[in-house]
Amino acid sequence: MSHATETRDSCTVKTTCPYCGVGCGVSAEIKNDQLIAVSGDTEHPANLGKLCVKGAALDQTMGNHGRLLQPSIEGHPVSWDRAIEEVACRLNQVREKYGPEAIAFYLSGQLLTEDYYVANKLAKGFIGTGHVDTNSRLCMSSAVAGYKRAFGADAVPCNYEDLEHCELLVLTGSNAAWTHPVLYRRIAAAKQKNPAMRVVVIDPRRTASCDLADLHLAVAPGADAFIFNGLLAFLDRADQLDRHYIEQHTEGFAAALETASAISQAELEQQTGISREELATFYQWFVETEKSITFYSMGINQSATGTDKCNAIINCHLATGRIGKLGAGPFSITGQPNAMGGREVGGLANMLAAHMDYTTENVATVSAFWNSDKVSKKAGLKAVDLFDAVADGSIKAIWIMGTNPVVSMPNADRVKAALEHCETVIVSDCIAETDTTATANILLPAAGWGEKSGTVTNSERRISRQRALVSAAGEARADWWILAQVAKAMGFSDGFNYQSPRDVFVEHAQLSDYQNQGQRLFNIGALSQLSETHYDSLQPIQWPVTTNRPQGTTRLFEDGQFVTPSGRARFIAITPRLPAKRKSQRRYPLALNSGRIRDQWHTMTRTGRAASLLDHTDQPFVAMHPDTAAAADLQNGDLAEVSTPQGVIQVISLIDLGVKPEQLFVPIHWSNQNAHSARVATLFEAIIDPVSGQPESKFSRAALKKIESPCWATLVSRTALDCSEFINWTSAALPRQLGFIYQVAVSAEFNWQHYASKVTGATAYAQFSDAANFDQRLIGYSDQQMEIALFSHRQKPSLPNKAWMQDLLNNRAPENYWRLLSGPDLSLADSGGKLICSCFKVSEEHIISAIETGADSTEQLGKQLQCGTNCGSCIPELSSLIKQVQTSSQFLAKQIG
Ligand SMILES: Nc1nc2c(c(=O)[nH]1)N[C@H]1C(S)=C(S)[C@@H](COP(=O)(O)OP(=O)(O)OC[C@H]3O[C@@H](n4cnc5c(=O)[nH]c(N)nc54)[C@H](O)[C@@H]3O)O[C@H]1N2
Ligand SMILES: Nc1nc2c(c(=O)[nH]1)N[C@H]1C(S)=C(S)[C@@H](COP(=O)(O)OP(=O)(O)OC[C@H]3O[C@@H](n4cnc5c(=O)[nH]c(N)nc54)[C@H](O)[C@@H]3O)O[C@H]1N2
Ligand code: SF4
Ligand SMILES: [Mo]
Repeated sequence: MSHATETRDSCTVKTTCPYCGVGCGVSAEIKNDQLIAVSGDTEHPANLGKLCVKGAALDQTMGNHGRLLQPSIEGHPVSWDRAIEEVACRLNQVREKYGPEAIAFYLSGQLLTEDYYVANKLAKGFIGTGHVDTNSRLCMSSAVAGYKRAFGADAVPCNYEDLEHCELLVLTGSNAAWTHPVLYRRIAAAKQKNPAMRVVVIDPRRTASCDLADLHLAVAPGADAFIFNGLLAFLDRADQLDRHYIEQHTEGFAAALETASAISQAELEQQTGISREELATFYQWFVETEKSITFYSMGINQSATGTDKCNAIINCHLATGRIGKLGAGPFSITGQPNAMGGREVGGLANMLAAHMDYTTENVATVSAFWNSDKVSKKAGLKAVDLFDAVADGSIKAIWIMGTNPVVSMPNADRVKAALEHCETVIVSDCIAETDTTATANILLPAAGWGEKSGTVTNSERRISRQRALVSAAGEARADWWILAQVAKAMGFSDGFNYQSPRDVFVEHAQLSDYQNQGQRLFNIGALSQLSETHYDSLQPIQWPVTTNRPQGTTRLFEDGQFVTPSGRARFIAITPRLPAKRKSQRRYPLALNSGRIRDQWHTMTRTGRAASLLDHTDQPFVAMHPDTAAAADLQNGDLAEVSTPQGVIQVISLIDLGVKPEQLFVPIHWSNQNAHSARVATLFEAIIDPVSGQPESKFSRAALKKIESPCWATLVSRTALDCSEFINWTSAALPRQLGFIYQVAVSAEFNWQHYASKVTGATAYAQFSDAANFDQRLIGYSDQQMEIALFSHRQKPSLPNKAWMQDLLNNRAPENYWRLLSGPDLSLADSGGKLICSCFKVSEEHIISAIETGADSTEQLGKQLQCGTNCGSCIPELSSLIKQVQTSSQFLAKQIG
């Protein structure tokens, strides 16, 4: 199997998707230095040819527009030589004046392993600061801490094939249908093949992932540890423990069982909000099913007690010996494409390198290997504390790479202020304008996906190659290269003479094996001699990869041997705690939850560039139960203010029966670049887990209020617009970089003609207005082209649909502009509505009418409309629409009639 095939003017290169931790293989078709098309790599074991919507739209995210193309210092473009010299000089000055600990690095699970390794080596090994943390702190750190407490190592026992073999899959705190879609489809296929397989979803919300659920436990926010403690006690009462496994391979069982048994059934029901019957069903299924996997993600990790929750889960697997066996285990699913790689190089502040903690011995080992006497001797600050140290001035220089903390850190406004006041903020990013690049003193253009080369490790420990496909935009360079240049300019020449990512990788592999007598599970020593050619053609492989296991290791702990001093796995006695309700329940009566939507990735710097990925959801929203909405006098589509003691945002209300009364859900994706006020992380207090340092991002007390919006408008413009006079706005790029589309709320008096003449190059106008409805329509144009088109109305539904708006700027004949002011021809148009299937552009409206006329399964819908037949990301929504329509009163009435 080769990674590249060439024809005369085009070639296909195999690489890996840069989004989620599934780590799908991608076949990329390149022509004339451009990415023409992507498809799933049929030979990659993670996805076997499938891609989800985000992966399938990768080609749309390429191109130079919006990219950071040149280094700059204090806003002035400079050469690379100058930028490198400045970074090196500033870091050396801070080190000399204040000591190495005045320097911090804040990295990302989206860097390649090679980038991450060089950053960690420079910071911890040569500058001598332990302050190297990463956005994985907000993501995986509780899972890491849970594994380390239980197994003595940060090691994921299971693999994806186990998911196909398990007969009970417990998805807890995961909306995999949207966040790990290809894996979810794999699970769906396995369930279809094996009708005995059962799926339990534990989530306060009824999510798209509940489509597969035989049982959904709508747990009270933060109460998971109660459920799993309850399960442990139940296993004991039902005499279903694997006593042999417990005796042979574990320690600490008695104490864990004792704390788990301390809670009464009544209290269990009260704390979890789950009925006795539902709990009993789940517990009974777990008892009955040897092949059980608990699959967990952010609903577990992002909590002030996340590590305890992880261990409460692991306890149940140890107690039944369901670990290290086919189809069984506690399976933490990683979010980012290379969260695992970061963990491997030691890119968390409490790790040194290559799965080594900070001990005197390890510092000596690493010092010898790196040939440096400057290696930091103690763990550094974790993300929340690290930004606090930036705020209080003890950190003078911070280098942020591959992450957007002004959007993603809890208490995000405080992080923003801290960076604005910091003496030296260096930001390496691919994108010119982000909320974080806005705070930078020095900007370094990073090569992005498709331009850089290296490795990533997915959720099942599988290392895959990401390969360069096209030339880097402008002067962008790979992060490892930038780091190595700075290291050399700082005077650390010897350690950083890398010529290629392969040089970095083999050194990383050597370190993993160096003085490793089996006490460190992470060992890829067998890859430490790879030649350039072998590295280039490296096939996906799961670590450990050692001389004993040159083909890698699919499953860990099969022999019941762990990496604790005793070789036994540890039970941890867990006393569950609910999230602290520190603030007034009267002022903030609601529980706020946050997370992801199907088609966007994080702060949208990449997925926001693909117009098709905005067809499913194009505005930031707050989802709520109809009762919660009614209590605040809100209707679907109204503008709402969500406030917490920490901050305030304004977003669109979305009625969602899957959200329980008195709870709210807000997506994490929008930033100040594309929305008026939607950074949800500003609402969360930085309450951290004492073991892992991971902040609570799934719970805050909150209040909800309606914002009056007298008038709504939708605009398209060739150029980006000044939005400062609007009550609220969301912007997005139009397809093919035609311009921008805005959805705004304004006061009734807003003078659009005045506005348009101020902000655009229009010299002539076609206009219509009806004052009674605040109905104003305007097309502004110049000699060359239409510059702006806008429609405003008191009633939002009276505005033209987005698909029609998106196309307006393509109209070139001014004589038609008057006609266009009357809006889309409704007799012809699909009124648009939400696009459910992005691959075949099938709207909710079409799907509903197909169901009403008899399509009663997702297969039927697929046959009729094609929806769901490509990437399958929308299948959960298709089945939910089928259920919704079939239970609607009109439908039933029609059936009966
Ligand atoms: N489309 C898309 N996919 C992504 C990403 C993305 O940005 N967009 N990001 C990637 C990354 S980095 C990550 S970390 C993963 C995250 O993947 P997930 O963890 O699946 O995603 P989230 O939406 O953050 O949260 C999952 C669920 O946790 C639930 N939850 C909240 N509180 C609780 C609780 O107390 N208990 C339980 N049991 N559940 C709770 C939420 O309601 C939510 O449905 O996604 C990855 N995949
Ligand atoms: N309230 C709340 N907050 C959350 C979460 C939540 O669920 N709720 N989830 C948390 C989680 S799990 C995560 S992972 C974080 C994610 O949050 P962030 O990491 O802040 O979000 P991203 O948008 O992924 O930021 C990545 C940045 O790196 C840039 N970039 C992309 N590729 C490269 C590259 O190769 N090199 C360099 N130098 N830059 C690159 C992108 O343009 C982008 O600006 O958010 C966390 N914050
Ligand atoms: S599931 Fe989607 S986002 Fe995740 S790696 Fe695969 S294609 Fe990329
Ligand atoms: Mo994440």
